[in-house]
Amino acid sequence: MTKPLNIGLIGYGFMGKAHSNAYRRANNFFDLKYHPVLKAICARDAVAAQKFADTWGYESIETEWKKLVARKDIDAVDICVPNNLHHDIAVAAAKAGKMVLCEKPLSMDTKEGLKMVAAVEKAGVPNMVWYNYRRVPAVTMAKQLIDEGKLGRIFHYRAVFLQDWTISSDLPQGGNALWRLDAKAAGSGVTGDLLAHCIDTALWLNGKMTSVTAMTETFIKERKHTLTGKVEKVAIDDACAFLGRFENGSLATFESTRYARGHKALYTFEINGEKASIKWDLHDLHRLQYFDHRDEGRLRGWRSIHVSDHDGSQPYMDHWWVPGLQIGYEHSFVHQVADFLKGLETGKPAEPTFRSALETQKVCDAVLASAKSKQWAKVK
Ligand code: SOE
Repeated sequence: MTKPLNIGLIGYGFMGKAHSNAYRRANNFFDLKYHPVLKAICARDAVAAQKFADTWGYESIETEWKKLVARKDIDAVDICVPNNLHHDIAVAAAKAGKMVLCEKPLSMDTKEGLKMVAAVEKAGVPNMVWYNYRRVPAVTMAKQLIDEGKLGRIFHYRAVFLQDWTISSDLPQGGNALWRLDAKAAGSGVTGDLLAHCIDTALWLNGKMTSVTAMTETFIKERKHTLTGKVEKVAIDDACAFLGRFENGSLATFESTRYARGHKALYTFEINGEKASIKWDLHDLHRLQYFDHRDEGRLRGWRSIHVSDHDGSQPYMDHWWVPGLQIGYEHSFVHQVADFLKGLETGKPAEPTFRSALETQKVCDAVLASAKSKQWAKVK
């Protein structure tokens, strides 16, 4: 018999769906001691909350997050609302003794993040931030190869996250998915929304960063605000590029924009080591490109590894279909739920915890500070 873990989800947007789907599927594919129970969904709009509950199988709804957090029948609170609400909900949930799962980025900034880390650690509750790309099998395999020393000394880390959905100046800011354009709700633009993913992966694969120098731009300076109906200043970064240094001596280049016409969600990274290099591309997420200089000269070249084997040597894949068949974006969330539940079972917390995710927040803060000062900034 598996033990129930009662989930209270707050927010029902894109991430609310991704997480709900993952809760429903994890136990079908992974052998786990705990199983999530979709106890309650919370959203201010009762009709929308009920519709979501009916679609995804939540047992009940709430329209105030404080009521959800206070409920005795909730074990874990999952935060899927705009960034400016993460702190208050996470701190209250931890105080109420709930486990806390928080959508990325952890917080609006490091200051808030520190308080969230303190709250979950004081309460001693399991906690995790949804940086899902770590759990794409090819990305997890990149981590294994690096940890095994296959790349040798690392010289370069290069990451890019490109989108094009905010180019129209008619697009308003604020409200539903468009809160991402409102600095009061999001904290920042592409830095916290997209580069945060790239930074999380980079810190995980290549260790800490020490300093950065960045530039940002806001191409559309004013947009109508959905909530006030007025044209207001846009205070988010539409694009951000930065250079950085890692503690291991390697150099970083990162770029993100929502103004790269033709790109919807192109997340790529490349790592160049002394012995080998790897490349990954979200649009071809099953493949890891690998070049090994130790290969026999006449056969040397980039290998395109389709990460789908079932012999246990390629992460996660032995839980799915049959060798050669693919999984997709949503499975990275299923893996994250499975790892979280496994962490409860073994006592070894699933990463990234709030404390680990705070490191990404520190880099984001340094990036934004550097863009403002036009100077190099240290990662604190
Ligand atoms: C923005 O468009 C967004 O949905 C991010 O918020 C997600 O974190 C990213 O994975 C895809 O793009």
